[in-house]
Amino acid sequence: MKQIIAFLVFWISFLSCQSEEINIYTQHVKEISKNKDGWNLVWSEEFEQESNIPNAQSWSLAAKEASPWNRYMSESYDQAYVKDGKLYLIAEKKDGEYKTGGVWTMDKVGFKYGKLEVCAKFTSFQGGWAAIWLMPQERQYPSVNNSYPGEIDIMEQVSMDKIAQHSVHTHYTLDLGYDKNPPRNGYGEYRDSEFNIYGIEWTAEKIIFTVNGEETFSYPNLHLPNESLMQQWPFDVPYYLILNYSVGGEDAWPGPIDDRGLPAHMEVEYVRYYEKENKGNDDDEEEEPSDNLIQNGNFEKNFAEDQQPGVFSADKTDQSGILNYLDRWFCRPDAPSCNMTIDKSEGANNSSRSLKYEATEIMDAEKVNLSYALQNVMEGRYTFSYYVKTNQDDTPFTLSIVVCETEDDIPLVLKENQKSIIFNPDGSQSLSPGPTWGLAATCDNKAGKGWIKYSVTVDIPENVLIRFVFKPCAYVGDINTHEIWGKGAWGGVIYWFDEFSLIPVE
Ligand SMILES: [Ca+2]
Ligand SMILES: [Ca+2]
Repeated sequence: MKQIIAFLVFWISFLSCQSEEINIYTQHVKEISKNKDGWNLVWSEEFEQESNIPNAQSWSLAAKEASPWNRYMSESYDQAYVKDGKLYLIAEKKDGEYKTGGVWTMDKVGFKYGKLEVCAKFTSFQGGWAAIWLMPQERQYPSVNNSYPGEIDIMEQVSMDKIAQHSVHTHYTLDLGYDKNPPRNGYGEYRDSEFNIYGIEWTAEKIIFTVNGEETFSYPNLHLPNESLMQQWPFDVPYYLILNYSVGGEDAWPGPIDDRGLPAHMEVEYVRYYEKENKGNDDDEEEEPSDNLIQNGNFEKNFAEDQQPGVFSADKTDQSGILNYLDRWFCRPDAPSCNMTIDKSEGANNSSRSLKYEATEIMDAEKVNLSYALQNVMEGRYTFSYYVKTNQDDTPFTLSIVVCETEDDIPLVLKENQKSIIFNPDGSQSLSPGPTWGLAATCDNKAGKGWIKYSVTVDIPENVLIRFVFKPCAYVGDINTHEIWGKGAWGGVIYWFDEFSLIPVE
């Protein structure tokens, strides 16, 4: 017992002076203390260093440009330096000119998902603008009419508003103006003139904003069926971190600058980045969830001979022949030299295999069908998701989720006029009328040369068979009927798909 008490005393004395101790044991204590319930620290910047210049492996000076936040960037370490284990970002006026400090991890350190926390404190005054925020290293969606690439503002404090503002900015919120439902911003209280921890917990489903560990705002992935057009969730790519203390002006958010508040500054004690503890161990499970109704959806295993993807003529797959091609990726010879195979040198998320469709030329895109049919899908809400890329830029494609409600529908399932799930302008879902229409698209998307993940949440009605149909190079030509069109000929087309999953939503 005594030994244990002695040990505890020894331990406490270690903790109490850990900032001065530099030896392997205190280092170890510090590392352990930084792991949090369910989160492993994978990267951190403590600013514990001799040099006044932020570590160049992670940081550069933010560039001066014409935007309100960066027009006075000094691009000098005079306004962005390390001292006493902290980063200092200064806003001041020298020789009649504003000079503001900012650093970023652009092209050096990227963050995607996980928990990011920044411990900081700042002064505030009329016209001041402290910010901790993220921008994408590369955009998730190709630029459409200069669409906004995405932005996550972990914390912004402006002027005398003593609140930590949280925002997301996207094509959806900024260019299209959908910023109320869900709201694009929120805020949290912080302790004035003290260090506070500003953070996010970021997954493929939502971004939760926190102040001192308490949730203050969150923004969800809506899984819109026309996501490539709306670009509501450009948050599946790495983002870099920006730390800056800027000033406003008449035309900027913080308003006029009261020079009596200068010099102003933000101090950053640390930046810490965590990933979920079980990440890595459970990677296989994540890629191939046990409740995924798509078999071998990541293509990493070999298919049995009679399940191999391929091109099959209509007389085999049509009518009730479809029942011999269940749980199998196939297409018909609807384009010259078309092929559907497993590519063993290419896969999403650094995997090694994917499904590849290629054709020398697609003339009638609306007639080409890449199909996967399955039975025994219980009525209920599901998320269908997949990765896609092509050998061309900005290539449209459609997805239809065809539903056979009765046995009588099955022989007609490969016809071009079957019922499919469609989304109405208000976001509600219905079944297309079927035979009076052509095949209607459930989703209208775009692919490019990098992998993009799409997912859609649908309520699958009672059915005897479900069929997923992709049409490469096709798009929705009529937004009222969701009718699928193809425009002209596409030469040398290759599409890759990976990580299909159809999973019940709990
Ligand atoms: Ca520090
Ligand atoms: Ca794969």
